[in-house]
Amino acid sequence: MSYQDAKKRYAAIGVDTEAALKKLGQAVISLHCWQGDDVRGFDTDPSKPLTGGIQTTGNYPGRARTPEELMADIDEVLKLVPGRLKLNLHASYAIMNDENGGWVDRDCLEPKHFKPWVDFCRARGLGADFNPTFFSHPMCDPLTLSSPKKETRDFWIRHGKACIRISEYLARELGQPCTMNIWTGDGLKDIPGDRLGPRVRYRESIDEILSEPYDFALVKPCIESKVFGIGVEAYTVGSAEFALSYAAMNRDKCIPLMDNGHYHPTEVVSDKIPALLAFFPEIALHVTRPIRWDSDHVVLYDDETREICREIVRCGGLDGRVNIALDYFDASINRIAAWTVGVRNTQKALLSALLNPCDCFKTLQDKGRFTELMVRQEELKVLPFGEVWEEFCCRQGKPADGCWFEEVERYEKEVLAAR
Ligand code: RNT
Ligand code: ZN
Repeated sequence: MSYQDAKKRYAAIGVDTEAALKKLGQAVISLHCWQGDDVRGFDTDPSKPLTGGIQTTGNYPGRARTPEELMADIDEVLKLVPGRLKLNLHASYAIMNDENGGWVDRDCLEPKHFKPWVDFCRARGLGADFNPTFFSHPMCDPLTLSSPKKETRDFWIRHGKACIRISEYLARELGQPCTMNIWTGDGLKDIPGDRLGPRVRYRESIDEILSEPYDFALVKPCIESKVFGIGVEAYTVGSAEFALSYAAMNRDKCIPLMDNGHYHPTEVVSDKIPALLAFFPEIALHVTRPIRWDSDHVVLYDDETREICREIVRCGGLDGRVNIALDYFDASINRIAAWTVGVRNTQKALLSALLNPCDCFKTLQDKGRFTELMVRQEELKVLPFGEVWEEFCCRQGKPADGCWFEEVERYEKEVLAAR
């Protein structure tokens, strides 16, 4: 079967593969820098464990330890993935050296600490997204924005405001809007004595951060919820209701962010996407793979990833309504391959969504023809999708499936093994 044959098969059910390929070529996925170094960043002691309820497991050799190594690894990924990317940075990836004044704490970060990243992105035509880093730092007491201690809250509020200024700088320099995601691991290991207090303090702290002036067309602050984290099993301050309510009450200032690892195991983000889009002009996603919990495994081409992408596509998410970012960190396998597989799988899932006869399915549903709806959806699953995917890779000048893993092995042998 060739692409031309596949094109005919899809045309027979009313799907234009050329239009799908074009649309996929424009879809932007935000690549998380933190897969390359197990979420360590450069501003704290790498021998200390991560805090804030997130964890990486595994010690596969070759973790990036410096900005140069991380940039080289990202370049390697860029060779292996088709489509448009942005780079998603965390504040902990600030580059502080003698030329720009040396080390400063997170509350004193400035745009200049991200200039090397701007240069990196600009040279590769990438936009950037940003995240304040409210974890893995001595000022986590262990709470941050919801701490009962004013000194702690104030430190992290200053950090949040600094990050707004940095996000606006990234957006202006790179000519693309920058999402700035607020997530804290604030929570408690065991039954709280007060659930309301921390949430009110968290709300007030976010209010203060967002009082920093910014252009909402350029900087899109996001509020990310979570159900629980390791070490904070009993209570999460930024729960789903908290984060969604904050975003709903402050629609002129921020947007909600859903991470599909952050809900109870039978809840699905695919169904939440249209629910939120009925109210919010724009939303953001962290696409990941939970296994029994928020385990942040590499994104697969699995049912829920496909369903998430179906909802993105048919709700008009690719026309600026859904900001797609990846969020996983597997330290037990080759990190370049982990990154690459997850990006390619997300693109595959988007392509498979773009190859749905959406209007036909909608009509069948609206006319109550549910038998046929089921039959047609099932038949779609075995249409020659692989040929269209291969055509996409080929037109983008990137390796098809089966043709890139050898390059990862070469890089591992020549570059990663020497670290
Ligand atoms: C943690 C959240 C958060 C982080 C990144 C590193 O549970 O998903 O988005 O993974 O900020
Ligand atoms: Zn996330």
